[in-house]
Amino acid sequence: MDRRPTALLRRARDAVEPPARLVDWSLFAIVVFEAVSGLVSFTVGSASWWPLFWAHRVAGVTFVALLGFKLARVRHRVTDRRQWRPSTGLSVLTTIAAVGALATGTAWVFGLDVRLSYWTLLSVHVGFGLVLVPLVVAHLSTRFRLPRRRDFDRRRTSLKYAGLLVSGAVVYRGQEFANRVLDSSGADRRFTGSQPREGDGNGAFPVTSWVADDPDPVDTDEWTLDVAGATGSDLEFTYDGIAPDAEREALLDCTSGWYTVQRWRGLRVGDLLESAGAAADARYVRFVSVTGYRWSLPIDEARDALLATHVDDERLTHGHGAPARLVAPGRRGFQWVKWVERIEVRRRGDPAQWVVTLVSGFE
Ligand SMILES: Nc1nc2c(c(=O)[nH]1)N[C@H]1C(S)=C(S)[C@@H](COP(=O)(O)O)O[C@H]1N2
Ligand SMILES: [Mo]
Repeated sequence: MDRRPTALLRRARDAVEPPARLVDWSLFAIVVFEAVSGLVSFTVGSASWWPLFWAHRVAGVTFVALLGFKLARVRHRVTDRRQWRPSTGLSVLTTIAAVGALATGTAWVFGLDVRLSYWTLLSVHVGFGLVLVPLVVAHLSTRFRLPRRRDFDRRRTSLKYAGLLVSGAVVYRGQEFANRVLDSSGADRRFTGSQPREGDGNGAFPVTSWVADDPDPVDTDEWTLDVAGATGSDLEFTYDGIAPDAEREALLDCTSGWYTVQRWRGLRVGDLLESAGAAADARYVRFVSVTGYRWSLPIDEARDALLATHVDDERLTHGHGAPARLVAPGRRGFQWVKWVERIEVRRRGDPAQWVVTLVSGFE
């Protein structure tokens, strides 16, 4: 038996590495899974969804191993000039995007937070992930080969995959442990991956707009708040006509990767709905910003939400949504509509909101 280290290493690799074509297809499957789970993870704010976040991370770790197998196998196509083909550039780009997504994801997990202008490392991770999907599809179509049953022994291959996933989970657990031991800033991430912003009031957390919303400051003397739609009577309030005396603590968790816990003060939406006389068959409440940005909450949830004018007893600053912004506990930050001027009681949901929040700031 050959006992040289390289030979031992090769045997160890053979024991865990799945067949080449399966590696390729699993890389593709993981990229799609990561894109979908990553996007869905942005829309949920309640901790009962933690398995989704966990699966995203474990799949990411597994991807590292599979990508390692793949790169070891195809490296020569890039390092050997004679093997260059028109598609080689695409392969290199795909590799860069994959490594970029993995590196930024991993660094984020360890609490590293370098900012590229207003981009957090997490948003760069999302950027790499989103370009990776079309790149992988294009890359796969340049050398399309389906895996064939006879290429592999099913039992052995399933065991290898199980091994890879279990190792992925163990590595991820190890990372959590390491973060705790090192007491790094990766240790106090929420289940969503967001890192804390400490302190109270306007200055304690960043001003964030989702895509392009950047209105001029809203003049409180001219601002009115309309409550309309499926109501007994439509209401219109002025800034001086409201008494913001409802208070609650709530956690704002932005998809760009930070969260803050603040004491918010304002109007309880349930009181507004009661004053307006919401119709018995009303099911949603839509919050509309001066920019057109909007989000709807199921009516029972909306009753419990706050239309905040203050944070930690300071009037909201313009950046944080003055005169009034939605505080929607348990929802991700992008749903906390700023600069609200209209509350609509509705019988239906509003699927178009998904698009509107992306484009509202563009003229
Ligand atoms: N009208 C409007 N409301 C908005 C946004 C926006 O772009 N426009 N951004 C949302 C996002 S992505 C987040 S995380 C929070 C951020 O609130 P902050 O700027 O007070 O931190 O506001 C939300 N409300
Ligand atoms: Mo956000």
